[in-house]
Amino acid sequence: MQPDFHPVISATGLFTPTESISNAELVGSFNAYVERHNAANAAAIAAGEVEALQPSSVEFIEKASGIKARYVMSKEPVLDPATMEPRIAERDDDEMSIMAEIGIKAARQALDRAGRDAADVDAVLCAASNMQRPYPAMAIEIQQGLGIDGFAFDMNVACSSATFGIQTAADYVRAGNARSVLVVSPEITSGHLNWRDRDSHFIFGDVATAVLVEDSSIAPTPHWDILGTKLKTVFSNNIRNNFGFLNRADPGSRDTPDKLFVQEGRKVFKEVVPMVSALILEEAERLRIDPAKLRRLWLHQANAGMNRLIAQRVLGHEADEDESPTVLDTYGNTSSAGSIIAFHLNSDDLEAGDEGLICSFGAGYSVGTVFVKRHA
Ligand code: CO8
Repeated sequence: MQPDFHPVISATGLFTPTESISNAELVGSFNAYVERHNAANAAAIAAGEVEALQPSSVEFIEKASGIKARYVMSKEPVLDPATMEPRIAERDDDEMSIMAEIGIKAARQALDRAGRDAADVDAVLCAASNMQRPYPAMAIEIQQGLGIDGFAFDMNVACSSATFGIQTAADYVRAGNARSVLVVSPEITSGHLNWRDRDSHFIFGDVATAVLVEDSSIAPTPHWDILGTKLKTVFSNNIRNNFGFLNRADPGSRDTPDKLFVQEGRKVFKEVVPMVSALILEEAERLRIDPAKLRRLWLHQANAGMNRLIAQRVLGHEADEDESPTVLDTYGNTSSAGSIIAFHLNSDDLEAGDEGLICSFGAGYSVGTVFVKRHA
């Protein structure tokens, strides 16, 4: 008979870039770009042939999103009004690539916190919203960098990549195909954000997270029992990036903004909030968990208002920072890493028996829930 396996979260890890951009710095650079553009096109603007660009504002950004700053891998070129994109030097094929490098930093921290030797890990999933190349998989480079003997592959479900990765890892553990799986999410979102787009230039930041999912029989104490996971996707064009191998357009070109992140932010807000709340409540009912008693929600970090509404629908009252912590203010939206950062930074104080929810949502649309319980 097949033995019973119980997937748990043994530990998490976080890599934070050293450089951060404040809203004031970001808006200063954006508005310098706007002034230059409008001055250079003054005649065409006056003739009604070109539309004048509008300035950005610190107050709008903070009020609309809750974001005050974001970390980035390459600050200076992003803030240079003549560049406005990260410049990360290409590396030789025999050098470690940047996504693998930051993913390994987060993974090592998760392994250290679990007291786990990398050699005892069976699999690595690199789960992120963009890979810097199609192949060989980033995950295999991370696997090699850590010295793991097993298998690895990449997966992309945009902002939900990490929670989809956790369910995939948990399923490997349940099936007996692996006992220890690393889910690594290096998110260099600054490379696929259009820093010249007033509607979205403030949203994203760079980071890497790692989650070690293991069978309870080998997990350290304390750890987090995975009570249940649920995933859902519904196709939508409201968050989209058309960059791909079939087009070779310069992704930074102003003529091809669709080759970078684009969204209908209002529609996303309106459509995703009910979808996420409904999935959480249905799954809580299936697991016989009273959502009002969840000790903490570690929600995807896209927008403070969205999180307020979702938390209210789930808990039945307005959540405070202790019940639904925010990292948006300092990290911005870090795509799939957001809910994992919130969990990593705000979970050590929970007590044995406390139940909580890690939840992501975003492009696809995609939603992923991971209900967890603190185990002594
Ligand atoms: N400064 C000043 N004013 C501005 C600015 C600005 N920067 N931007 C817009 N405005 C103005 C607009 O012009 C508009 O003016 P008017 O009323 O005169 O037309 C007014 O402010 C209101 O604009 P919006 O309706 O756009 O503002 P909202 O209040 O809706 O806020 C948000 C915009 C913050 C984008 C909000 O809609 C939001 O957060 N929506 C949800 C977004 C979301 O969750 N997206 C998920 C994407 S993440 C994901 O899935 C991962 C994808 C992969 C990663 C990609 C990495 C790059």
